[in-house]
Amino acid sequence: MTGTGVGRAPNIIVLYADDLGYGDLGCYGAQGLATPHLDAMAAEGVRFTNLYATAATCTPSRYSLLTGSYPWRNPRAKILAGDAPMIIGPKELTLPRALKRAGYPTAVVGKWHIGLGDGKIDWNGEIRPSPVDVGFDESFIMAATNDRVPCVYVKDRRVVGLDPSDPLEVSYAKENPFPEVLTGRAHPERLAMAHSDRQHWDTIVNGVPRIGFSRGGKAATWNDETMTEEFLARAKDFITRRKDEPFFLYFALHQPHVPRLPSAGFKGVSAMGPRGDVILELDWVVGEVLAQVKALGLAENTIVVFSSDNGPVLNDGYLDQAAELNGAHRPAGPLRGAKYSLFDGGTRVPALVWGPGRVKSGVSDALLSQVDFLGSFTALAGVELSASELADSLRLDRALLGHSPAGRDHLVVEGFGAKTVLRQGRWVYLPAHPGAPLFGDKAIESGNSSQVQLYDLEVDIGQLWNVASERPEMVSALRNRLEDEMAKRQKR
Ligand code: NG6
Ligand code: CA
Repeated sequence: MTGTGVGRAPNIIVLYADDLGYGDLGCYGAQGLATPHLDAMAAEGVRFTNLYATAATCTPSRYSLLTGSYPWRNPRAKILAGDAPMIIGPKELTLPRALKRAGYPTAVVGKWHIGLGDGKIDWNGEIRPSPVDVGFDESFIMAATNDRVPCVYVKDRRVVGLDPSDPLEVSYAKENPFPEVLTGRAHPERLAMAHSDRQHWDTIVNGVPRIGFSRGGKAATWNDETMTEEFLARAKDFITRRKDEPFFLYFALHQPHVPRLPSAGFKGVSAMGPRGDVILELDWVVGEVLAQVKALGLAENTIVVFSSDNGPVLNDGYLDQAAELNGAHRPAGPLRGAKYSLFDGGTRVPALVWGPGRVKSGVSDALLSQVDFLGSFTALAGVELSASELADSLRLDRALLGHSPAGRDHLVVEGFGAKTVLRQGRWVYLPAHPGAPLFGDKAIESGNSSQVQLYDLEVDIGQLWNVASERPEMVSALRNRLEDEMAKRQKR
């Protein structure tokens, strides 16, 4: 085995937050939110200022992280219902599949949201395909998001803790097909947390109205307030069991996505209400993982990556005071836009790489995409990949470990609805994407415009001055570049 650095190929741990913004951590300038563990990780490792998720929403970003393909090449890579089929193809190369060629044991813990099954899922039987069919040896997940049914854990191919006499059924029909099941829509008086829109008002689970309908499976229902410890225990257990060989752990945290229900120790600890509380909880989880790695003597042999799947959002379906208690905090930092947006706030995310002995610590401005994780981590593991297997992924392990300032020349990101944007060097080019200037009923700028937009991030990180009309030659160069990228055939 080769691998960058010395000796054996490294363990690789990816910690992936859900809806954490570019400005949400102390090390990225957050005021009023203390994130000591992530700040220490940044100080000891590399902190990236130009690393992008491939999308401003969850499913597409996660798909790219695991496959090395841009999400807009796969028409199924959009925000999925809780019973949607798996969108990774049966033969599609994935990061865990590729690492297995170098003998890595692989595990996923946490939020999945890339689909399960092949059309009709029997939640009481074996779920196929599940993560264990796309490269993971072990899997302990929630199917989709914490605001969506089913609210159960799935281990490998089965729902955990199911009582066979109380089968679980899930439906994403328009109307509630289960007459005995209480919904937030019909029974607002039963709610411990109120919804703020008409999607988050279906089946009530633990006092919280979710998206979608479910009945049965009572014994298997998760407790939102112990989810953090459940996932953390599984992650630690995998690391401990596999400590003697190079392993890959994809730990997809559920914070700070809605509904924000911190564990007992984190309730009310921030001054920003539940959103602040769960960010502090997330910071603590990261500290626990790093402590475990160190305690097992694995620090020299482990690369830990921390990032987020898309930009931040305050109100995303529940009245949890996120906006009211936010104060002067800027979840996206200096960036314009947020989750769902075509502007940088949608996709430029916090990103830290830690690995004493292998990483050169500091701040890196290298332009990188999470689509490069496939190429870069397999390079570290000494796995050769063909051009078609690499898909859109580049082998930028030297940049990711802080040894080189050279990242990508350009990358493509997508906002809601797979609308694409090109970043090249200091420039961002947004083609005309007609549509409403605000996303849904939210105070989030979508980036939609009937006009072409061009921003020079070097002097205008907040994307306030559209210079498209002053730089027509730049607009046409970037338009051609984006069209070329999008015209590339998916070879797999
Ligand atoms: C949206 C939901 C939002 C969130 C998002 C997925 C509505 C109106 N909004 O459709 O609350 O669940 O999907 O978030 O239903 S993500 O981070 O997984 O992409
Ligand atoms: Ca997300």
